[in-house]
Amino acid sequence: MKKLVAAAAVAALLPIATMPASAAPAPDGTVDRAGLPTKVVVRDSRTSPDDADIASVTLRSSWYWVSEQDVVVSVPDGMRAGQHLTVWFDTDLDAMPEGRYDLQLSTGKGKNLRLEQVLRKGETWGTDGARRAIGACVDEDGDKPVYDVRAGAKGVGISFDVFWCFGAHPPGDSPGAWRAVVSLTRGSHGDSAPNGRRWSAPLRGWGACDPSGGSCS
Ligand SMILES: [Ca+2]
Ligand SMILES: [Ca+2]
Repeated sequence: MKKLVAAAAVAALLPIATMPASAAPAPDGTVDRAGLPTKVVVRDSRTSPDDADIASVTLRSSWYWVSEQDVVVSVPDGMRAGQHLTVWFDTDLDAMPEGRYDLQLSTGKGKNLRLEQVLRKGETWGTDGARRAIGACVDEDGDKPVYDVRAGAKGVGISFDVFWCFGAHPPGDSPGAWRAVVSLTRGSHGDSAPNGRRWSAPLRGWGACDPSGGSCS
């Protein structure tokens, strides 16, 4: 089973190596980061097999100076053992990923699935980059990007400081910018959002000092 999943994961990677040019962003210097939204929702078609079908992905900036970006993946037919979820991150909008997050689900104790989480930094499409110790990417409470996943849960939320983990913190007061693409596979089944493995729309790394838009001073 493990072999099958690995093969599917490799197959899922291949099309990304030929990501269409239309996914390329505006040149880095022309992006108004402060003008970007703090939330982006990618709605995906429901045509993939039920056990690997993403309905939507919601990306959220953090607020204030606590940088912890969120990726919430909606999987209406339920999380289950054998699923492999991958999120690629572009933290400078140059179309190349700075890193990726991998989550492998297997049967665990009781209703909680067993989680195997891996972060890889500095990959280019089709390579594995360098494995990043997950301990370096826990939050101040020591929580990993995904805390737990119950069998049958309608999705999964991933939270960590994407900029810090991938060594690409924007300079000075810049709010930063990022975007992502999510892949879910199980055996030979698979889905990605956005469809066709294009990048999501970009959003800010973090927003104003509070969700109502208050200033930092
Ligand atoms: Ca889908
Ligand atoms: Ca990049």
